[in-house]
Amino acid sequence: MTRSPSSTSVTAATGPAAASSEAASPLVRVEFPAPAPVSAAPANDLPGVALVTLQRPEALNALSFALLDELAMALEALDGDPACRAIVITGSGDRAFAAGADIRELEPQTSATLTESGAFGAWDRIAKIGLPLIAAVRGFALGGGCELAMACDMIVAAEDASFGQPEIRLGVMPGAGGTQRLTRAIGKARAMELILTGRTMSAVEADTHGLITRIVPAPATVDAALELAARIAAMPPLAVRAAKAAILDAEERSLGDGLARERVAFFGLFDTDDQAEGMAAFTQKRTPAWSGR
Ligand code: CO8
Repeated sequence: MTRSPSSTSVTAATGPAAASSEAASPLVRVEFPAPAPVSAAPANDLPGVALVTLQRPEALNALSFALLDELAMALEALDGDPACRAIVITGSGDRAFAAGADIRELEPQTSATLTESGAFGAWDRIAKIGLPLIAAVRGFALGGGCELAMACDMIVAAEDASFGQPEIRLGVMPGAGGTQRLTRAIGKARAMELILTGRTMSAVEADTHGLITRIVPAPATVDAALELAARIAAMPPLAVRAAKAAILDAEERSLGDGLARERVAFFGLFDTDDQAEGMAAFTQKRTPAWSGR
């Protein structure tokens, strides 16, 4: 049930035409359209779904600055491609989604070099992606790896996945959203314990506390995430983007402000062809055909 290593490789390039070119860099692989799940007919690539793979298996997919920059660039390119409707991010190999930021690269840094380099800008770019992002997590999602999974909109986790923010054991603390997103996801008391001790939690514990969308058998992780992405890709794209933005707003705003903005977004969708089509299809008892307008 492992995916073929010979699958088409592109970097920060999108569209079926681009999918035939070889990767200019090995750190991030983009497959768009994503290959069909192993259980499906091999010819049936998933329309509208992209699979993005972090490619540093020898370092458990540690997030070097160059990898993060490539990842942000690849996601932005997919986000700007009207043919792309949902993105799955995973790690290469079966040991890790990502075991954190690259500690060897972080070791010589100072407060000044981190500030001046602007290297953390990639995290802000990833947070601005409008398409739904699904993390398919096998093995370790630690430190920046856990933060990257949490920066995605949904997490499909293998039974052998583990999540944690072990930065405290390196003399630092989470720096790419861990204190904020983990606290919002699992609550203050649990986030405190995990972040202040550096303990990792199992997929079952992460599921119990609401960090992840679902647990699946390890070999089926990417396929389960792709199938979820394909179901979202079949939905009206303007409504999907508007709903994602409104849900993320719930973490940014007061309830009153969020409700007001939700109403504006909801009303706005009534000026789209997809709303007319979706409601006409319901009353005419047929399947809607989304135009994305
Ligand atoms: N950085 C660099 N290399 C790594 C990392 C990492 N985070 N994790 C693993 N590796 C490398 C190892 O050095 C090793 O390489 P080599 O074979 O050349 O020695 C290889 O991957 C395999 O790792 P191990 O031999 O250690 O494998 P084990 O199965 O024994 O252990 C662990 C697996 C438990 C995951 C272990 O590798 C580990 O503890 N890794 C570090 C986890 C960690 O502390 N992560 C947090 C890093 S700090 C961070 O993420 C801060 C985020 C801030 C924002 C992001 C800014 C970019």
